[in-house]
Amino acid sequence: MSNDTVTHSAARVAELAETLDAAALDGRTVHRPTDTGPLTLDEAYAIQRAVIERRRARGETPTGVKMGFTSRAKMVQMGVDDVIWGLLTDAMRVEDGGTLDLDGLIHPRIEPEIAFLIGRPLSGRVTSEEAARSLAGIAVAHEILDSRYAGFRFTLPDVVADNASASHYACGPWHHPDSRSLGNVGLTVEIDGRVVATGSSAAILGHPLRSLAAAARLAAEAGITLGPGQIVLAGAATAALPLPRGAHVRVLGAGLGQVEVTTR
Ligand code: OOG
Ligand code: MG
Repeated sequence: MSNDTVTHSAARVAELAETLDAAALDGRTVHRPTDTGPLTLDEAYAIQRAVIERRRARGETPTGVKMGFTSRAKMVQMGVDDVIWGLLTDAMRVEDGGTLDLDGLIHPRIEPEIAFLIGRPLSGRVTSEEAARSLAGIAVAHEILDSRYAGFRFTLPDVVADNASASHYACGPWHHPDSRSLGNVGLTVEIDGRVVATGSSAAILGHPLRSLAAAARLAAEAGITLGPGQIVLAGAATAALPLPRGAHVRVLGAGLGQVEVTTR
């Protein structure tokens, strides 16, 4: 690449990061970057990091990462076929039992997930078993998505740039990591006491620990380490569901308890 191309790319990354960050702050949709020109995955991840830098500048603290498109159900729902990640901050966290105000969100969706709590530094090419040894805890979790693109429609670089549609998340109580098998945990989503989706942790790359190993690989590629206290959301086990106002939403994981959030 010539220096001119590099400069052009850096300017576009900064501009798109500002646009996407403002869209999330204002709760409005913006054009997909790929509607106006090509965008590489490397550029898309640079935009994602720049969005998080802007959040850090406002006082937010990184809390971990979220894996995306780790299940067939999600790949089919969104029409993409590659595992990606997004970056989480403390401002996205909702306490278990807490209330989430949907004002300022565009078209929120809820996903049932498994969350991992890192106990020992994790980065690099590791097996699922090695990844498991880094863990301090596992929990059932909600991920609340909100795409900054109309109709939740995007190509892979677009959604990477938009921080993998990250909006909010809530984790249930942490369980000791080797006290149970994670390969086939039944997950149920209830809205106002009615079961609206069921799935299995087996839907997450065949085993959610594979998603943790994928997070370790992506961390190494990004030149970072997932450190103690950080969390990794393994990815949804079912398609995402529209999240209504005034709803009591509960995700239950067999043997992992539950996590609940009320919306308004
Ligand atoms: C992107 C985020 C996907 C998951 O769990 O697969 C994701 C989206 O579907 O908008 O979080
Ligand atoms: Mg998710």
